[in-house]
Amino acid sequence: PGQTSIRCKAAVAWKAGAPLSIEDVDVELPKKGEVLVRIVASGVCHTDAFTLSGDDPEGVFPSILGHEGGGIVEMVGEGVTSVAVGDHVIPLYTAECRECKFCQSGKTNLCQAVRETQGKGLMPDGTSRFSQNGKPIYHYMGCSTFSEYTVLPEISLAKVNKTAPLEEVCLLGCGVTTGMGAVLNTAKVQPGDSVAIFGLGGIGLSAIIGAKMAGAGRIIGVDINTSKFELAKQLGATDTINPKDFEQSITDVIIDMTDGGVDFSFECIGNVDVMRQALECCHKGWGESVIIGVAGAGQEISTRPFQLVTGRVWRGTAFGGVKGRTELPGIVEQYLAGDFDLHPFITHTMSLGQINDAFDLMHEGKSIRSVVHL
Ligand code: NAD
Ligand code: AHE
Ligand code: ZN
Repeated sequence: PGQTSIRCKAAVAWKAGAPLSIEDVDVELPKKGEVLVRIVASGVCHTDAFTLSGDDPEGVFPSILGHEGGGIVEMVGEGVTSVAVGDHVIPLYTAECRECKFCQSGKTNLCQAVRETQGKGLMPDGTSRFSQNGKPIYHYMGCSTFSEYTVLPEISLAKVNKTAPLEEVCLLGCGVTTGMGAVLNTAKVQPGDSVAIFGLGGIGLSAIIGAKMAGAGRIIGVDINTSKFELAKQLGATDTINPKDFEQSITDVIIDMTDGGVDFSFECIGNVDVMRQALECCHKGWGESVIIGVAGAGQEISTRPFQLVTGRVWRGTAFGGVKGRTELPGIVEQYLAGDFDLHPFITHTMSLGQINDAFDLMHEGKSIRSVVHL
């Protein structure tokens, strides 16, 4: 009674480019419409590394990164009705209020209810729940899952089946849902379609799963790290190619392999030059390229407008087009039913104290996903 905050361990990003530091932080108890969540596990996504690098225009420091988590509701603030203490939840960096123009449009999953404050590292009331010695520490992507406890708006939580292991389904908080959703929701790949997937990390491999589920014919995986090829094939890639093995451009290689280009391509790297290649290897007249990768501040894409005039389509996707509160519980059920596997993605597990190893493994190309157990 009278308590206004709790103290816990969190990995703090003090500044761009520096390793995370494990700290005792104070977490204010949830206010109206907010929820305190005990994070059980969190995957480490390339976007966490991207923001830590300093390339993210929205990156603010000091902050608590992490956006691919699973946890248990510890306490609810005033007026919270959709989750209760003890519920298992997946934090959503794409909220779902069901009331804003975006939610009501039926055309997008990009709810904007809390997006502005979220992008500034703050809760919807414009303040942070994290601090140390009275000095605020910023939230990240509305999630901050690299903390034993975090606070989120109620509309940023998907309540999921309690029997699902949180140290596995945390990956549905970003990577796996994004890749699968990009193929199934955004592109809507049809049986027999040919697909090229650039970048075979957590996102690209999930896109392969999506392509396989959609019944795609040819599934061409592209990466410069050939150690990714074995799992790509296991998950359903029919071809795996390394651009470094060819004198021709990879665009021409894929066009030759597919009698004029693929029906769909997916950029899962964040490299603007590869984004161009991914567009230009699409079939004239109808090929569609979906950008998933996140590129750094100041970077821009380019192509000849003729590429679009002649029927290729360029589009992008966030969180695989998935509306988190409505659709993520069902995706967890699909996982429990055995429709897809998450185990191959979890190449490493570690404690919060070892979290910097997860970033090293990612940069060395040795991991698909590291899952941090909190
Ligand atoms: P990752 O580091 O696990 O995988 C990236 C892969 O790309 C690696 O296998 C790497 O070898 C490969 N690669 C790098 N340069 C390449 C090149 N020139 N040609 C071919 N392959 C190359 O990263 P990830 O976690 O899978 O994330 C991939 C991208 O997706 C990142 O940019 C991330 O920020 C972004 N992302 C976007 C969303 C979204 O909602 N749009 C969600 C999650 C991640
Ligand atoms: N903050 C960056 C953009 C980062 C970005 O594109 N994020 C993706 C999710 S990446 C998950 O790993 C996303 O959902 N974007 C939509 C949104 O609303 O942020 C920048 O360039 O400012
Ligand atoms: Zn992510």
